[in-house]
Amino acid sequence: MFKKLINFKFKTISQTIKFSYSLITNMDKKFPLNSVEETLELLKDQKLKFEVQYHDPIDTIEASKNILKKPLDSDFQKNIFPVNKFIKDKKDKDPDGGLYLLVQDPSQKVEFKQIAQILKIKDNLRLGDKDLLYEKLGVTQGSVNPFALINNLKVKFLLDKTIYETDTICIHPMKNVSSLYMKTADLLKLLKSRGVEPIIMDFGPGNSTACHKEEKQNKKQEKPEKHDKPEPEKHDKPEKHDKPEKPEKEEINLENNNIVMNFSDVEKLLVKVDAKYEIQSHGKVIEKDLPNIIHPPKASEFTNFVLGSNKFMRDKKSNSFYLLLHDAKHKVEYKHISYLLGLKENPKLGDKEILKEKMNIVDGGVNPFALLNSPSVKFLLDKVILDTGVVCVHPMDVCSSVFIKVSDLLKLLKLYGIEPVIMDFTTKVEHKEEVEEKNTPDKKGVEYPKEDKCFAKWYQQVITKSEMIDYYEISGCYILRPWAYQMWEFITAYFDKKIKEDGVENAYFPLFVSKHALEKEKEHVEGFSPEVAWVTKSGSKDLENPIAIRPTSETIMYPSYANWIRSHRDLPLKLNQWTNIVRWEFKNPTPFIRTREFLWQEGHTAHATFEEADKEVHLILDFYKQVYEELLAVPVIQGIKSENEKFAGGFKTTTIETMVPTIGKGIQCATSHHLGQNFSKMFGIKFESENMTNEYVWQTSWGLTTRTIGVAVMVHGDNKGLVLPPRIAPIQVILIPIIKTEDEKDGNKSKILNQIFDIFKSLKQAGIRCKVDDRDNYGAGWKYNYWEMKGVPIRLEFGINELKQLKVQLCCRDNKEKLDFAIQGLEKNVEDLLVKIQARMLENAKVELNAIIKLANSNEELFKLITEKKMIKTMWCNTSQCEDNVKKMVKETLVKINEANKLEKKKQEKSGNEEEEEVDITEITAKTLCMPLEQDTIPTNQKCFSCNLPAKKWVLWGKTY
Ligand code: 87F
Repeated sequence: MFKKLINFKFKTISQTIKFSYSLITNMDKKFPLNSVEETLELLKDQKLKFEVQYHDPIDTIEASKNILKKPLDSDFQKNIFPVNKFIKDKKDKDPDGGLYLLVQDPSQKVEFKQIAQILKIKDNLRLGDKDLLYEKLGVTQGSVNPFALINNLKVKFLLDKTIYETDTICIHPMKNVSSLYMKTADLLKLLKSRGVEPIIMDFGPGNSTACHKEEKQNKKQEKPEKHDKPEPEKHDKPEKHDKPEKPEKEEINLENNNIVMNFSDVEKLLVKVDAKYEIQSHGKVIEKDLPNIIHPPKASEFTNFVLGSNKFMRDKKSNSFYLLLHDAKHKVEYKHISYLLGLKENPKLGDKEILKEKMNIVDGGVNPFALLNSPSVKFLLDKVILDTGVVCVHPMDVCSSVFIKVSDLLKLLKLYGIEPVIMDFTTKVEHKEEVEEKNTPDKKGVEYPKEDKCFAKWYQQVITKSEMIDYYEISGCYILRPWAYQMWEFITAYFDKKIKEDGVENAYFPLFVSKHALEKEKEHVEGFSPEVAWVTKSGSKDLENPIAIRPTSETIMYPSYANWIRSHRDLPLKLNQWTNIVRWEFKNPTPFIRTREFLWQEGHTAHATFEEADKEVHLILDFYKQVYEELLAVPVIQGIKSENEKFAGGFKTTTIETMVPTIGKGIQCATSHHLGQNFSKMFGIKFESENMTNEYVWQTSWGLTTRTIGVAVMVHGDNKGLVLPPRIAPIQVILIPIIKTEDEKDGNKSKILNQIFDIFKSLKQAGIRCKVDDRDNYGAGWKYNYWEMKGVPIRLEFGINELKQLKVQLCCRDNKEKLDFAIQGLEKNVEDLLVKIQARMLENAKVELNAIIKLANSNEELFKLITEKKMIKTMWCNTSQCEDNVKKMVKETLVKINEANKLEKKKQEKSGNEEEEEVDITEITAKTLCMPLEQDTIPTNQKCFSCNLPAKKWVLWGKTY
């Protein structure tokens, strides 16, 4: 009976043949534009400026981020790499009708329904398949690009307004083996010359409009702009909270909000990664019957396969979810999994509701493709499956099984950022005690040294193992555990006190900002707009007016300032708020340093005069320096940002900068802006002066974030973990009783403990933050390592010898120095030692920072010092043009060196030499950090170190975070 239900479908060789055939037909000049070269010729003909990079085929935006280098031409640096979609109206029977090419902002989710609404057509839009794509536009999948429109004027050009308004665009010119940067306006000019006109689509929250370019330009004049809102949906869909998190992927566009629902969705994705697979349909089967139901696969490459079994599990302790794909022939024990993963407890099967909610699958249908619906679920893969190379699993459908190459499956998952954890179940499980020992910090301390080449891993381990940070399922968001949060509390208390002394008052303004208010500051927000996060729904209903989550609060606070300030008597107005901020960063997140949500204070003051505002800006900058130097023991340099680097909304940006010596990267620690009257003019913040004239106020704004903590970790941490300056250490002294077996026998244990608790009390009374670690399930050695990893400044050891001599032994975390002190009068000695450690840490960090500041007198010297991880000081003309040129020079020289290195490496490979670690040159860029406030004199007639203009300022350069 089952046999009857089985049918086969092949997608292997036939696909390859079709593809090569299409390559051949491409050569017969059916289309005007067929290749990269022809496209570039066209641009050259029209004398349009562009920059091209060649690379291996890139299929996704994600991949492009890793492969593409920043363009050399500074004109192209603020660019966007759009998603290009070939769309077909499936109900349009005209072979040339209902065809569209959409060029879309990758950060926005656009549904076909929305496009149809905007175009005022029925929602029959689907992604056009690859054959139709080739037939109509002459390009293959992964290479959809706007130049292809020249090949078929019947395909309508839909252009996302965001792209239209972005200065520079990055495009695969007909093939995804190269990427081209050009001005968006130039692209449109070129297309127009070939008869292609865009329909501009406004997908912004709350807007669903389309217009042709000219209409749009006219519209720009109209004020206020009128938007055609989409009709609210009539049908009530079941409400779905917490949609599975999904990265945006170029051209992987599934129905149902990009959730992988069924095999048809899986198939689309498999085609996308060119996977080889074989599908067998059968009725609904329970897992144990599968071996009897599935047939040996037809294609020989699949005959040696592993029948997979899937488990969805949860580790309650860390609230982590796992999907294990293992060989169905072997019974896998939970203790084996917890052993291999180093979990404290065995994981449990995840429950059905969570399974459905997280991955959109029913019990019994767990399969690895469901991970695409929830990339935060960790993927565990049995090594046997990896070694065999082919696996058979359900493809989101319990009525069929798919045979697929493991490498193809992994390729697809990788596109979504999912990497497997390989589980070798042939490893023996050690006894529980041994496992526990293994996971204790002494055995599994920080495994990477604090060195440039593994700095990111070192940092990640330090902040997690010291219990500062835990990971969260939403990328770029982290949990601040008490150990880190307490540090933030010390910082906030310190700074809060300072600003209150200055007359600043705390207030709280709402988290949300309307589109209208946000756009009041359009000019300045524009560059930041991709980072603004929006709330677009309540429950399942679209909000009529979507609201943004504050990325900063100028537009939230200043309308009130305009209401509250009337006369010079209302000035100065100095408000501050302690809040969280959301900026949806797309660059690699780093806890504390670059996160999508962070904590900060933002101060906003209004003054009657320029000078008064300037004074405030510098006062706050001094407070910031004190936070870093006095609390965090991190030396900083105060300075002014260059024109290129300042906050565009203001008149002047002052900053404090430092450097992480291990990696030679400069880092901006906090900024204080003189806003001039820009915002007061925009928001109408006026006052009547003493002379009865109406004036605009002068404003400042300033912010300090949880980045402070990350900088301190990076500067002070060592191979053993955190090293905390005493003023921000949640525990300043950890008291560890040393109790040996004989102490227990001799009855000395209680004496030692009693005495150590007495010492604790006296230290506590003296205001020292301390704790006794009297846990009896860990030995003293283990505790030493644990508290070292957490960075506690002083360890106090107390055992029988100390008891006898009425003394204690102290060990300093920063320099490992050991000191003996009598119990009598200990508090004073500990207090002094803490002060000494604090000062010593700052002093050492200062010495290190000063040692890496080097002078350069030419581009060549600057370049050399950049590669040597230095902060570079030069005499400079202070022009944007020169800064751009220096940046360009650094990039170009690096590219050249990199090419030469590659050649050399190839030669060495031939001669059998060992491979060297490759340097990621895309990481390296130089920019100005600041022009220090403390300026040495510049000799008269001195030229800029880089160009021929007169030198005006000393400036610092460096690689940056
Ligand atoms: C991200 C999205 C939207 C930075 C953004 O530095 C807007 C912005 O205006 C934005 N990222 N900025 C500049 C913030 C300026 C200023 N605001 C008050 C500060 C300190 C605190």
